[in-house]
Amino acid sequence: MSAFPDPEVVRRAAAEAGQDQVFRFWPRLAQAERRALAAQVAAIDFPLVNRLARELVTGPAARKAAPAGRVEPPVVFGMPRTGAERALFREARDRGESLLRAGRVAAFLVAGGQGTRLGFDGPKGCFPIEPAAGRTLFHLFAARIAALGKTYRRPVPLLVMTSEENHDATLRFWADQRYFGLPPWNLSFFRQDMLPAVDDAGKIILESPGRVHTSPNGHGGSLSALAKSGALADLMRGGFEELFYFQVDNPLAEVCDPLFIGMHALAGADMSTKVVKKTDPAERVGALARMDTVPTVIEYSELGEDRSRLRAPDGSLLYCAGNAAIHMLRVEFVHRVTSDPAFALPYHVAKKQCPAVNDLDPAAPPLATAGYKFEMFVFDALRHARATTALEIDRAEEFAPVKNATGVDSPATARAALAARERRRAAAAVAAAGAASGAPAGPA
Ligand code: UD2
Repeated sequence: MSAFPDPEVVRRAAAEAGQDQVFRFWPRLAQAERRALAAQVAAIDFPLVNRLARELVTGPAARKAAPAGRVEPPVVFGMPRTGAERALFREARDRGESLLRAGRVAAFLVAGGQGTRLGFDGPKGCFPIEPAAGRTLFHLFAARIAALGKTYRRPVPLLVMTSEENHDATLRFWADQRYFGLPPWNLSFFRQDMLPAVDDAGKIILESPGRVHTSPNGHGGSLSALAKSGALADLMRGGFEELFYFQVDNPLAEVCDPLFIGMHALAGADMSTKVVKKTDPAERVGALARMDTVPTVIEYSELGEDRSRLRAPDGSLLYCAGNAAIHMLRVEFVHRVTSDPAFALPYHVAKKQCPAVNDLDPAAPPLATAGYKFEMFVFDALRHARATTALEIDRAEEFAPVKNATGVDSPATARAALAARERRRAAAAVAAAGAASGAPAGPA
């Protein structure tokens, strides 16, 4: 069997799907370009792309629908106030620590996104974020993983999801940095799937004469990527029970926080979520809520202005549980859903500027055109969980995402948050040392 797909077969499949415009420059492509294009197109799931285009772009129902169903605020564990709550938190932390000591927890870093808004040329994890030392996002997470290994005397494996766009650059970076001192056998890098973008008419966009414009299939693609890559099978063989899921853009993420691990385990949850209190109804984070009693995350664009401004009798925002994009996932849950042929996360559509070949001058740089990208969101798996739990975190300690080049959620705000946390921790360490030696705590 040839290693290359037969271009004729691929072209027929594209034609049958009404997508043969992707081959319109075929006569002028060199042999290598033809092979590359045929291979890329052979990997496209045409029935899926056409269905998404119909349902989300061209069809009559293709507008963003407001959430249908009875929406209510979620149940969230806040900071403990009573003795019973404090005891529960202690028990949870102990449980989390014993799972870490027993080597039952792995960390899962999701880093396949494009980081377009940040405007950084390279994988987002390579962005130098630390205020003084300038360590990168990847370096900070690796340091945390190393520290966990020391504290619990068991190495915590780190799984990193990349995408075709940044996989090679990510691997090169980690290798150049000598894996930040982590044992390479305890690291695993794998790609998520890509999907083509389509235009207003639902036609797949070519970014150059020999290349389809594709983008990663959303962080929801992480579940199937775990299964397809073999990482899930490795975890199960290794006796791992829990996955700590976090996204590359939050340098404050308290990776494998034992309290969260333990709350999730004590609740017997399949999937759990950390939330930050929204103070501004317009903040661009999803809101954890319940839809017809089922936990769900409603995107900021879908919550609606009226609902996002609703307040409880005490004046606080009713839908204030902002999704921090940090989850616990039971390994068995990921296995159950990904091995179920009927399981599918819904796709969401985003209208974005996409590079498109200039038909009048194909050799010229691509033009920017409006295109539609399809993405799955990992939090949509919540509705498949038999049990879930949610834990509120202190924003100043654990959440400062780097999304934009400037302004809110930018490197400047994340650096300020990192520096402030460092100062608080240093002061607490001084106070603790003072208390231990019997000296009075406080400024010298
Ligand atoms: C996300 C959430 C939002 C809130 C916020 C917190 C969505 C749609 N919204 O906003 O509810 O929780 O984060 O920070 O998720 N990624 C991949 N592959 C992909 C796409 C994204 O690995 O195909 C990674 C990406 O590298 C990044 C993270 O997921 O680390 C966030 O993705 P995003 O920037 O699309 O999410 P955002 O900012 O819309």
